[in-house]
Amino acid sequence: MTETQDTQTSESVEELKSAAVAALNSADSSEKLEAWRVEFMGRKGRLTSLLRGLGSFAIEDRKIVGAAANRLRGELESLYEDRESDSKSSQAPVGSIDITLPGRKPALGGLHPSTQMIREITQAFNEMGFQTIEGPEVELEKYNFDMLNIPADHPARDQWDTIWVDSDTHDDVLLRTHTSPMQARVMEENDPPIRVVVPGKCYRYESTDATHEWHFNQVEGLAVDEGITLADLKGTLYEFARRVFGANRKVRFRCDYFPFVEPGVDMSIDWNGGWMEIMGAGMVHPKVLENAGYDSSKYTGFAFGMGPERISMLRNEITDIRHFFSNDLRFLTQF
Ligand code: YSA
Repeated sequence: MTETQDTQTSESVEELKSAAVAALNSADSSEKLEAWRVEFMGRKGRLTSLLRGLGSFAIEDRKIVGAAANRLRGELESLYEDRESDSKSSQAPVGSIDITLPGRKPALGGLHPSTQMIREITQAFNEMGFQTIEGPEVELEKYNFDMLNIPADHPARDQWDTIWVDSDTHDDVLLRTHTSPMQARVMEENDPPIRVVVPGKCYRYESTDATHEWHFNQVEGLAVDEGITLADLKGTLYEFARRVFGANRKVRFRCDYFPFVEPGVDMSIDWNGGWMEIMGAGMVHPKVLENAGYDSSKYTGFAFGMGPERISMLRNEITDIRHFFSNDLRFLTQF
């Protein structure tokens, strides 16, 4: 290589290098990076032109300049790739996830323990052929009491301490004291055969203690058809208890009084050496069937109303029903 040619070509590669590095450093957007790539590395770019021009060099000069130009190409390609990946990671929108932060478990909500219990209870009955329906929490006196064979002067009304709703136009509106009014509503609207369960909130004007809340849930059950007997009621409720409490838990049936059944029973489960009552039940009273327009000489039925919070207490060893509605996360997050 002549001394002049050597100096010229070496300078050309060096000049190209400093021009390319300076331009790359100032390319501060993806558009500018692409323009840089086209200008220096593209098919008609400056480096390619330099390499193409090698043919005019003497053979020994061509080797030296060619090697320098190819080295430069490698360096520029690697610089370009680094800049391109930096540019991609800095394009994440403001406020997006910072993937460099350590992962944190998202706070997930869950179903309230009463809801979980209600779903388990209704599912047990669904599997036995009962359909789930719901009804109003603000109810008429007629459905809560009268149609259930509890007239205005009946002492049994005291059993359900009632929260009445103030109204300028009505004096017969209340917060339902039990889910039993749905028996009357279902029978009013449907002909037998009927098999339903009705979960929902109830309200009573009563003081609270470990097993009593002033608002709580019940799950009502009603089956009406020809030929239904007390044996069907007991069989259904034993099967329910087996599904929810297991085969070995002790169950107690006792006679009980409700104006809308004849005969009436209550069902309790063994609890801390004693018994906890979980439901009232019985054979639907003929008057209740007749109030709904049914022929009581043709149809019979059984009904029950149970407290899911009390059932959850038995299942989960909860000692006080007031935990359910005190909104304490230390309690709620255990479910
Ligand atoms: C009876 C006969 C039928 O053919 C149909 C339904 C019934 C049940 C009736 N309607 C009733 O309300 N009976 S009850 O007052 O004894 O309540 C039934 C269940 O609701 C109780 O066994 C209990 O599990 C729950 N319960 C009642 N008062 C409660 C309560 N749970 C929490 N707090 C209260 N204050």
